[in-house]
Amino acid sequence: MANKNKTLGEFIIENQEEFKYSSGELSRLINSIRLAAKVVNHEVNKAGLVDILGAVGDQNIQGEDQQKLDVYANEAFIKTLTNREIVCGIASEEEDDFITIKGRNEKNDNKYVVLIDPLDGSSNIDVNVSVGTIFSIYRRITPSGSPVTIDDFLQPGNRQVAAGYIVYGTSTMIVYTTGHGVNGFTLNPAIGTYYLSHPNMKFPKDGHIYSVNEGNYVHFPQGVKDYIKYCQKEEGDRPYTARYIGSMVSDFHRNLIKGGIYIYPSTSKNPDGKLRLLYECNPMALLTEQAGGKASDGFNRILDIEPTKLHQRVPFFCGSVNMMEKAEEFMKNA
Ligand code: AHM
Ligand code: MG
Repeated sequence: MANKNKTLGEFIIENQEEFKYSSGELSRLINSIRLAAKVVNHEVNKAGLVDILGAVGDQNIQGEDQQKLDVYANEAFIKTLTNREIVCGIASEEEDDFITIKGRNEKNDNKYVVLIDPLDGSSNIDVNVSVGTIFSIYRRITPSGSPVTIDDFLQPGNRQVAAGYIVYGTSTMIVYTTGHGVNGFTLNPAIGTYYLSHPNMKFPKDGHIYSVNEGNYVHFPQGVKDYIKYCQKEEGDRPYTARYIGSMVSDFHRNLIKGGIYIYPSTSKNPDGKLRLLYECNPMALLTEQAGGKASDGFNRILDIEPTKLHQRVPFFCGSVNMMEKAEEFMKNA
């Protein structure tokens, strides 16, 4: 087995020439994310000890203030990416505005912008349920030598050069794509090394799992209501199984491995849905397509949406092709 015992570090080096811009910077960038993910993982794993080590707002044993984990994760990723001088700008779900990074000698000549949701599903932390980090990487479009502008961040998802997530679950994994398929790496916490555990991940074409917050059923559009009824009907290989963790990264990860569909639709209360186009939907949509699945807002491809603002929200449907096509058919005909 060629992949046996291959580490993420080895994989990055071996695949460097495949990257569209092979100056090594994108590899270094993925490396930084790998590092920050280890730091965050360490902290997330301690979350259950909060009553012993001190609650949020208390001081820890070193006399430092305890932080909320989402704030901690946000700072860990921003610090790591800033210090590496590869990135010219960062936008985070946790920050109102984007951050400009001038880089070496303040020359503004770094190439990449990173958009990140540092700790997605963070309400699950308190109950010891998996959470995740989602990241999205673009090449800047404004000329090198000047500070980044909003235009560098408001690029459609089809221009992403890489995207991925980290799931802090029973094991911690990084799953990412640079546009050449999707690969998953599992952290061996004993030695702090990620191993290639899931090479060339593919969504099964058919699936039997639907993931949607059915508590909001009355607020859903008719197409989603009809699709849910279809999933529940006893016919052929149905009814399907309902699974909803409330942590998109974990729900997505399970569906990617087992086959399924994830839906966070518009609701009568929130016509644009809940999830953020730039920090959540675009990176997950790129992963979905690279894994042979489909991602849309129920009608149109997510990756073709022209963003207009940093924290834009969008209804989100993604998963196994055949399930997606069925759901979209219900949306169209409703
Ligand atoms: P967050 O970025 O505030 O954590 O919200 C995103 C999360 C997703 O991970 C999850 O699928 C969804 O919100 C759950 O929302 P709800 O509780 O409304 O079903
Ligand atoms: Mg989020």
